[in-house]
Amino acid sequence: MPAHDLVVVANRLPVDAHLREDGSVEWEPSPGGLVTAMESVMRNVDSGAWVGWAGSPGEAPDPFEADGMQLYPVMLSAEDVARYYEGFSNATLWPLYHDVIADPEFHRTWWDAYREVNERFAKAAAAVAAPGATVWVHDYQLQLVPSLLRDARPDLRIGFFDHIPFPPFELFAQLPKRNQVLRGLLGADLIGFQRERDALNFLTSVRQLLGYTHHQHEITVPGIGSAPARVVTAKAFPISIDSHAVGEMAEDPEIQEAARTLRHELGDPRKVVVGVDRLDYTKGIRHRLKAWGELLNDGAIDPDEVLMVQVATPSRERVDAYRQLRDEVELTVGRINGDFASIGRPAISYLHRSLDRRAMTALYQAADVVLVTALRDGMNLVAKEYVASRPDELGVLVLSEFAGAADELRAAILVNPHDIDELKTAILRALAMPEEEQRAAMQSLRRQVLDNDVQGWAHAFLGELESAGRAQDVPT
Ligand code: ADQ
Repeated sequence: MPAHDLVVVANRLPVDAHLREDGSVEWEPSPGGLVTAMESVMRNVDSGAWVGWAGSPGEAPDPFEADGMQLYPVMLSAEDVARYYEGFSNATLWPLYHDVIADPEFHRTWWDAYREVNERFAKAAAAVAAPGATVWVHDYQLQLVPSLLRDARPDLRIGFFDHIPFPPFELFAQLPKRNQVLRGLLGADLIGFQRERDALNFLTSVRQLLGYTHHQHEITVPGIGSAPARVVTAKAFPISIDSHAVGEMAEDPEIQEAARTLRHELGDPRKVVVGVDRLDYTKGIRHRLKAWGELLNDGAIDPDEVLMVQVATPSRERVDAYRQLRDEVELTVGRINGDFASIGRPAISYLHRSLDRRAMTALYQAADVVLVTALRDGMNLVAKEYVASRPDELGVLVLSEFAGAADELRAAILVNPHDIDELKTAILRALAMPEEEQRAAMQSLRRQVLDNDVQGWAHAFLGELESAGRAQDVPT
């Protein structure tokens, strides 16, 4: 039986399947921030593993190795994908945890699937963790895993990190099965959140709904039967990016040349304003387009001089709210271009696709202004990537105060994206900002992002996990 000292459990494995010409499957790493963070941590453990779904429904592939990590695929049937993933995770929890920007939908069959899939993940993790190992569970799809895992393997040290916001008590209280979710999470020794506010929301829900007391960030979970009382810590660990790698890419002359070429291909506008998001209703793309359309309409922006580029990654396309959003965004972009573009020169250049990391860095360098107008966002890594991509210390970040990143990136132009007038003013201010002022703000933003990278985040979480949850410390 395999035995790993550190096991990461996440909905997705850090690889994507690519079909070779002969029909066989090849796995390619999909290096997101989490993978990068784990690489530096895995270097310090004898053996690391990752448990997750390989991305397509049906039978799971056999375990395999990638980048010095053993990967253990978990099976999801087409029905699991519909109920656990698209249903309970993305049509119930996601909108509820993001301030009900879209209406959460709830079906008991979705909850049943969520529980069953969480059991499957917990079982898979329990089977590969060495005695006394550390298991780090990620995100809202797997909130029941910590307690299921603790029941099966009380010897483990269990951490959980929530990548999305944790809602205020008044909203969380709407969730059917809310107490099961809280108890699921409380199986962990350490629960990490993006913002201090998320941790406080969680502590309030635990107090109000379960009646458990807490002292600052430490919750006392009463023992059941012969099991002793436990201490669970809930606090903020703001996630970041691989700032060094992004910074290095940004210094690459080829990328700098690509940024210049890009501006030229865009018609050498005086200013380029960029938005980069997953096509998600939480990202405030509609608000951004509304503000942009009004600025053009008011004559405050000249479409011959200023161009907006919106790159939207396709996302969750089988969930209704996402289909609707795509239609609305594309209708609005079409209208704005119909009214303000000239032949061969759009007012908004819109791409519905993903760009690779190098193309993204070039785009950030070509951007005079980046708009992050999320209505609610756990952190928002685009804001941090933009800053890390600007060693020239130029460019302006307009950042929603509803993104977790706003807690750290105070030198951005902070906005309430619900206030379209305020958003318009912020965009105009960003476009008019003198270089000296841009530099002062960008220096401060860069210090924050370069000093606090994703490796630091992972080490801080795992460091705290090492000393968390010692049952003997709890007075009985
Ligand atoms: P997301 O909601 O996916 O993540 P975000 O933090 O912005 O949001 O991360 C998106 C990532 O995808 C970034 O690295 C970005 O560069 C990339 N990306 C977006 N559009 C792209 C495109 N068109 N082409 C290529 N890449 C693109 C969730 C939470 C966030 C939290 C992260 C990490 O919702 O709040 O910051 O997890 O915890």
